[in-house]
Amino acid sequence: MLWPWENQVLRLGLDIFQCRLLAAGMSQEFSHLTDELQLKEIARQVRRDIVEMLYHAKSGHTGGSLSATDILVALFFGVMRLKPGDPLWPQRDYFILSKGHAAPALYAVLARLGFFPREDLNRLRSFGSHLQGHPCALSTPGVEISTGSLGQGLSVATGIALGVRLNGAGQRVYTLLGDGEVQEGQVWEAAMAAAHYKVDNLVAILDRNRLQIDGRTWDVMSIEPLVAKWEAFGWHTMQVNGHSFPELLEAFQACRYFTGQPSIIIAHTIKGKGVAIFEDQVKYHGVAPTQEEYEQAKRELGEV
Ligand SMILES: Cc1ncc(C[n+]2csc(CCOP(=O)(O)OP(=O)(O)O)c2C)c(N)n1
Ligand SMILES: [Mg+2]
Repeated sequence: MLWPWENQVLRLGLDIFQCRLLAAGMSQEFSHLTDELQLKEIARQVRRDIVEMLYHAKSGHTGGSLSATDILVALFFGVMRLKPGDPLWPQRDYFILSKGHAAPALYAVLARLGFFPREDLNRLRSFGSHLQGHPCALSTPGVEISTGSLGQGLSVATGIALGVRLNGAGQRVYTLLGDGEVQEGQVWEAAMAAAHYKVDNLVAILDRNRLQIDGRTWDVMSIEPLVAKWEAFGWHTMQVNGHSFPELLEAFQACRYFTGQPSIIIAHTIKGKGVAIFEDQVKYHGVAPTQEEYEQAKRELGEV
């Protein structure tokens, strides 16, 4: 818990960060945040945005957006090379949200970085809005590939990583998969291809929240032993606490030193993380908060 004055200093630091983004015309590559307290505060704000968006949209995926929040914040604010004002900057790193139903988390992160105005978040899933239930590359700045049909992201990420490798600019490609998603056969075809072609600028992150749409992964279709499987497919494999910024940042850093192999970070998370009533509950996979749940979530997460 922070003292009020500590909170104010933290907020001021983040305000300065936002101002730097704006002053740079947002077309500059921004300097990364690695301070744990600052990243935690951004993640709190992102979770708050997610709850707000889903409550107003009256539909969407609560659990998987909240489990992935810290992973996305660590990646976008602490790791990736981006220019929010120039989303198609040729030397950028790429991110593909293979578990496309976690779109609200991606939208909240992109908006906070300045890819598009934060007001747009109020129109999640509205008619005519560019922020639909699953990410659309044709309409949303910062979304590289339209996703939502599970199982495809790793294949696309492998192709992009092979492509950008030819540029010689050291670009890296990141993709986030769900743990239920790896039951899709296409994931393993991509895993085999990426290892075969030694795609070492590719990093997959697996959101290991132990739940899928209709229950525990081990009840629906066991995916273990995960580490042994990915290693057998030729991947450099790490495991982290997916809610620990130091662990996430260290793992992303470590991936840079493993050459000749793609890397996967198995991030152990809690579905619905950040709001007690949503945590580790299969029920909140794909439902929006009710009025009562929304009020409870606001009390826990604090104000925006
Ligand atoms: C090919 C395909 N089949 C089914 C679905 C419907 N669906 C959406 S989310 C989901 C569960 C995914 O579980 P998991 O990958 O564990 O995601 P998370 O727990 O992170 O939300 C399913 C089956 C889909 N989007 N795509
Ligand atoms: Mg899951």
